[in-house]
Amino acid sequence: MKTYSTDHLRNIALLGNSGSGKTTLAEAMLFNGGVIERRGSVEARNTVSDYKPIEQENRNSVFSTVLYAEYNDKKVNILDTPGLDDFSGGVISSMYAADTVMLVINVQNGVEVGTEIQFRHADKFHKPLIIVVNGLDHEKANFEKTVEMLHERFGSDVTLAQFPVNEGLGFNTIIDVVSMKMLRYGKEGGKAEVLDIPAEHQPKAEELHAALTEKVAESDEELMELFFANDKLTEEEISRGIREGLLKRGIFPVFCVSAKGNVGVDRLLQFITAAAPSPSDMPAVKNSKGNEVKCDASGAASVFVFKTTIEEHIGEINYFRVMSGKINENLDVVNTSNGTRERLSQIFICAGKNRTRVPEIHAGDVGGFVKLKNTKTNHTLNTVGNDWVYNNMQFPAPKYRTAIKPVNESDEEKLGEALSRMHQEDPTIIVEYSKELKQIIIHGQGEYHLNILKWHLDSIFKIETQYIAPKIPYRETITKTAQADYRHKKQSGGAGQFGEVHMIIEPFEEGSEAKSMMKIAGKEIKLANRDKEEIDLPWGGKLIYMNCIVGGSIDARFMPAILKGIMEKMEVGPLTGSYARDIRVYVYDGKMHPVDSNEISFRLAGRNAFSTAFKNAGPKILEPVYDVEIMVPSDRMGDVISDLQGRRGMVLGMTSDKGFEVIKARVPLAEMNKYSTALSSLTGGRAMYTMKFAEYAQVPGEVQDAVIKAYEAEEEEE
Ligand SMILES: Nc1nc2c(ncn2[C@@H]2O[C@H](COP(=O)(O)OP(=O)(O)O)[C@@H](O)[C@H]2O)c(=O)[nH]1
Ligand SMILES: [Mg+2]
Repeated sequence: MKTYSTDHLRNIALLGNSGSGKTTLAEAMLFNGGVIERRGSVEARNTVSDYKPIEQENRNSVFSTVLYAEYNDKKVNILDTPGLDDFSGGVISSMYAADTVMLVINVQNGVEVGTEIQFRHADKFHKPLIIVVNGLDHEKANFEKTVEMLHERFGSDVTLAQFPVNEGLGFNTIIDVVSMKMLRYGKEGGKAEVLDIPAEHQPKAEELHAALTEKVAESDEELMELFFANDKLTEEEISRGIREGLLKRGIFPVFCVSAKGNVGVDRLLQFITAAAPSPSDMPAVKNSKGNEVKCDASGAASVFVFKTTIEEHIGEINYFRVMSGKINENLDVVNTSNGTRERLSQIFICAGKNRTRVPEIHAGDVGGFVKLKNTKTNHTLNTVGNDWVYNNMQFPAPKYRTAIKPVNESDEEKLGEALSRMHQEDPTIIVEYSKELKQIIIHGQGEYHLNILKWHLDSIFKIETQYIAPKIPYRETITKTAQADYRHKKQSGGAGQFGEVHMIIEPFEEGSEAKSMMKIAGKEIKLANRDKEEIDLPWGGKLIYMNCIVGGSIDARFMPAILKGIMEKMEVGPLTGSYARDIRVYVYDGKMHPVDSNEISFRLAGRNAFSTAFKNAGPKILEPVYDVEIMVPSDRMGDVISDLQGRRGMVLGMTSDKGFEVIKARVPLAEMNKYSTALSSLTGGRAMYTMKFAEYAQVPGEVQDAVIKAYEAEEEEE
């Protein structure tokens, strides 16, 4: 294996809807790129990319895989990603390793919801984008329709570089309007026979060539001048222009392939190696100190780990991109993310589980480390003296939750370890040990995502587990003012205890002023607000503690003890034992005893006074409500909206966008259980959604009754 210099590298991420043929295309690229001698298939469960047991079992990608091909004296690193939105973690991490996105389209279906989502990922990361229309050998292939949809969805920057001559069964011929040649493939695909364009296709080819040339000229002033002077551009100039256009995201060139038939793939590789940007063409990355790190082999050695996997017999493999400089075996580096030292004892380049050891690799290249001690995903490795890091990768917020427990209690520790390993491999699996709910809550991207997690726990870690309904983190608050006194007194034998507290509580709203007088049961109570403590509660919301004591009826030194007592009750609301929030407490009077008063007495008096007042203040249950955004094909919008209404959802807005609707709604978390599954069955898997915590809101009366009943039943059981 030779060492490739930065400008001889291309880093490509394959994105696209599930089933568009990414894994099959990667396999063909590896074959044409000399890495494998035989092409495997998804059906035969023997592709290089889908090598993990679950991927072979399901015949579908679950993790992103690092692969490469060698072509035209260049190394093309390929990141094959899973298409299902449940596994978008692999897509996101690939964005940190790749320079260019290849968006794969299944020509039977054109632009699918998944295509749209993947396009958005590329857009968000501002990645150059090449569109690959795949499956042209399929009897239901419809290139025209696909191109129409591409223009409609992604605009006029979508520009044909090719068109198929004979789409459908037997597809083997493409006209390439970059080189203005016809490419014909033999039975096994592979290398094309390059022919002149026949007269019947000449007009269309010329028209598309002109459109491409014009688009390319737009991206570069010099090319524009050449174009005006000569009325045409050479193939080399067009390639250069496409590279400029890709970098500015001013052109999305479209290519034609049959990944399965290995038709068009050699030309695609040729195009990538000739026209796609190399890492040195890409903009510099900003590090934590705000300095730009240019992808340049002459810079200081620096590496970012974008993915960690755990492989049988080997253990942890850390996949990285060399951000600058060169790294070689036995280089001593510092993990600047945690301050430990590491020695890079072995460096590999990887094609799935096939690894080739290399002595050195350069800026822009992608590889894998084994046997590092303290390094994992998101970490930066630098040469000594460079103490900055790269920003952490930003993964999508979770949108599906469940509680988990081991069938055998003795497996608890083992389960904890397994979950933390799975989180390592897939950072979109988030494990929360909720003290409040007394459950282990797993957050993920969808039901399927968490089913796959369970499969790993069962089959790989051999831990029997059970998913159970996750509890809802309710909150309690009050809706009106209430007053209570409490005297704590104990005088039987030994030292006595005495403390008396008078308080008023009222609902707290952000920005509201404390009162200086209140009328309780016809009696006016003056509130001399001497001191105020505003407490940000660890579970959200606030407690405002007002010291309104006059005339020394309670010593200042007892005030913290009273607050302590109140806080104890804030942790177990009277209705369901949930955390309480958003209450203002005025302690305005009380009594002390010269000998018997102490902290514990006032803590108990405070606690009991607060408890009584809380019960009389119209306590209400609050529930977490989420902002939900759903993208759905227009013809299913009605169903999705009425389903949302059935979930106590409030639709806040709808915007329609060329065949799709984006619905914004607020929905209680309690009603979002298994939403991804419900939405999928409502829309035939054609919708996507995100959710984000919005606020705590009061639950309706009948829901409150049901929640309280359920809580009481549970208490009895215990
Ligand atoms: N007819 C046809 N089928 C294809 C082609 N490419 C992939 N497939 C099939 O489409 C299915 C999904 O392919 P896969 O590579 O797993 O898609 P991915 O989910 O995008 O990785 C498999 O059954 C493939 O054999 C193609 O060019 N033509
Ligand atoms: Mg795949």
